[in-house]
Amino acid sequence: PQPVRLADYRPFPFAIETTRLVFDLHPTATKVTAELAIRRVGDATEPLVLDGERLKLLSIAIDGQALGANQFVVDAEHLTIAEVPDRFVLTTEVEIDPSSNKALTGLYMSGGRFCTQCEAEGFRTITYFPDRPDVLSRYTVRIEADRKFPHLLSNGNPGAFGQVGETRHFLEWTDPFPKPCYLFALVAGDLDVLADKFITMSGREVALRILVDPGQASRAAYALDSLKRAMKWDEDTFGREYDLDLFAIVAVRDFNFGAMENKGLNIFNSALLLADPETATDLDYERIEAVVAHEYFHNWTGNRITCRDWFQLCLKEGFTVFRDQSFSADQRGAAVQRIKDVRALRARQFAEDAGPLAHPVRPSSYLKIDNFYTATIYEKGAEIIRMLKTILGDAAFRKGSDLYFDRHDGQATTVEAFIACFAEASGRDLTAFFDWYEQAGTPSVTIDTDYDAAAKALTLTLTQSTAPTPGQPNKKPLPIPVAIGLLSAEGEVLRDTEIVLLDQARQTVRWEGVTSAPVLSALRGFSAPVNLTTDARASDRYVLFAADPDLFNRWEAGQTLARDLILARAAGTPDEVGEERYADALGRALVDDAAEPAFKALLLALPSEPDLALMSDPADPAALHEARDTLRTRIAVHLGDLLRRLHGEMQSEGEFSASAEAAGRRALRNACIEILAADPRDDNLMRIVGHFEASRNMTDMIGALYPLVSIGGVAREKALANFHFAWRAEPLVLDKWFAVQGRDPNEDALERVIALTSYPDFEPTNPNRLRALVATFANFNPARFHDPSGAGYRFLADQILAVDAFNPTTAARLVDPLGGWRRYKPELGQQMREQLERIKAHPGLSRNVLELVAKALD
Ligand code: BAL
Ligand code: ZN
Repeated sequence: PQPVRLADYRPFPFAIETTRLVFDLHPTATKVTAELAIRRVGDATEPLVLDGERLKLLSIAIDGQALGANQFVVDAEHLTIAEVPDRFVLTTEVEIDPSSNKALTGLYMSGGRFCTQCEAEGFRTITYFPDRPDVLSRYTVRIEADRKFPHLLSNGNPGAFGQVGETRHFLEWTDPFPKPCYLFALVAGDLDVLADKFITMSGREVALRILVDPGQASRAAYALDSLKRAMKWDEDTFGREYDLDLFAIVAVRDFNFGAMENKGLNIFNSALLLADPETATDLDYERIEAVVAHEYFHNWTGNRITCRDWFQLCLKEGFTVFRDQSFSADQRGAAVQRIKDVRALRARQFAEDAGPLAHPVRPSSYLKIDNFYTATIYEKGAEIIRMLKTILGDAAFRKGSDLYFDRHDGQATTVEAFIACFAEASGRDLTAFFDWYEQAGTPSVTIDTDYDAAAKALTLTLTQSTAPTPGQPNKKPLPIPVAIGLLSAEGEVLRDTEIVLLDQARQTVRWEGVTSAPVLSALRGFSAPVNLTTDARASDRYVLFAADPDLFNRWEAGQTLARDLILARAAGTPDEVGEERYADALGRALVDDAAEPAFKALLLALPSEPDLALMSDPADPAALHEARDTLRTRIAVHLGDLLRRLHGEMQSEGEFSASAEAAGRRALRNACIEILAADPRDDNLMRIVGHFEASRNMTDMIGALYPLVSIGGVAREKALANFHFAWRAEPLVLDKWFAVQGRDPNEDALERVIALTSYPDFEPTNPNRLRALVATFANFNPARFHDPSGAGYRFLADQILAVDAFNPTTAARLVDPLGGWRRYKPELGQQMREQLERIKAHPGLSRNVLELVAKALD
């Protein structure tokens, strides 16, 4: 297959001024009639070429005249009409079968309901259309269905409705805003509604509706509350007001994405919408708040202003992730939020950037755009916006975003146009900054310090370099904002945070008036997505761990100390004295009354095994697992009394609260037992079992379930059986049951995971269930996935091939754990490679999986 290239972009030679769609819904044979008012805008010789796949064409007419068979050509991907007038109405009628659509793109059935997912290229499986983001059209939609599908929903505002014969009914929708077809949505089915309203800053009333499975409306309350907070926040922070009379969200169980920002009708994976204390964890609440906000924020960054082509995906995704991260920081506390965001960035994006799938935030070619909904586009895309704001300052950043919204409203535009607004608003030359979009790879930054005590001056030498990535052997220096402050050896502030803009390969900075030998606190708040190395000694890190006023760097110091100790032990050179010293320092941090419980919980979490693997060359997952567990056990023994005391103190007796403060207490309590499980002496075991049995919310229950599973034996069996019995009828909770077993660190975990795929509750056609078991195992259980026999790799390859037969988008997302094969010790890497070869040779492999496997092997 030929790749699509950014350099080949050409505007579509026709405008689709209006689009009228008529859906005659039937589960197995839905008829879609499309009336497109088309005007030529390009060269008179250009044929009309529309996208269309898996469509049965029933009729085709121009201005009401049926076309003869020799007037058009239909192949597997296109409808081509060689000669068309300059202005005309094209009417096509097609038939599709939603019930057999397990790819979950286009129109499909989930839980007996019709729903759609069109981004990126699903609309072409609904009707013939220019399925590209730069063709904006005004839509009217008529939905007709059996009355057993009572709710008929599409984008925009509802209009005429009525009965059709005895058993059917219809409803019309009009969306006044021109939109690309990837934002089209339709839902039909039996749903319960949670209703509310929002008064916008100009005083307009917007009806809010969340539609969910019958009986589930109360579980949408937190999503609704998050939505209202997000709407207000976007008005206050970016001056953005909602534009339609209705904003609706529908929850569906079978969904490839987390959620989708269709204009006025968001469709959500139910896992990211439904929550109550009994069935959802605090992490679920946090994600629901973030994703509801994210999809809502897309109304401006994505919908009102969309992407010219899919290479510009970060234009909407990077900016929108930055917006949702900023919202979450305001809702839940900036430092804790930043630590969580950076943890996710490193785990997903840094890993991607260090492997064969490394790509720029704005890539220049792809085989399947579905594969580019990556951590790089989303999370690194957000980091770029964050750096832009750091470099320009808050006021100029807001001026730039205001200009962008004014200038490009109603357009499909580019990253260049976006950056140009900030350059113009700030008067800065952002040419070099643009390289962040085009250069893949995580820069390595080093900082060396030289303190002249006599002159009371500190010289900082900063360097940067970026290792080659596929297709990019030579890298340029990038403009990197490095936030730096200084502490004294006693932990007092010597110098407040200053931004040093590192934009050369090597730069020196001299600071006068540094009154004593300083401890460097660099890259505060993780001011740029880079790997930092400094000449700091362990003693400097202990100063930061105890006293850095920048909480991100305080946490980072603890992580770096723990990481170095684990890596030393995994390499066969354990530092037992260092381990005791670390445990002591951690103990002191945990009794600091000024620190919030949520922050302490983050201090207690050791670097994850996948993160440690990324830091080792080559990675030996078994050795890393052993070494990490040893440090965990040492902390459990050394700080046992303190952890047990904290576990008791953090218990709340009152009503459940979803507040960040209450969630922080639960997080710390769970972090304590997670560590104590490494020392499963009787009183610790009884404490964890007691926690599990007494838990009245899912956060507490899951908090104890994983430690019990990790202890293994009877504790594991009993807890899993009880949990399953209690929650067997709740799909979202059952997903957690599978996920916990995916992370089971015991030696028999692989066997058990394989056995679970034959379990009646394992539904591979449901992406949530599949990911809960298979992706959790492959991504988060390295010690068992990298079984020396290679059985873990064979298992994953089998799953990828099985899923690829019906859902290529989801299958492709499972490839990643095999993709990093070069980073593992050769006896493992070789076996990973063999499975990639096996997948690649499989007949009928999708383009989605082929692209990723071929790149991984390249
Ligand atoms: N646009 C796809 C889902 C999301 O990023 O919001
Ligand atoms: Zn998004």
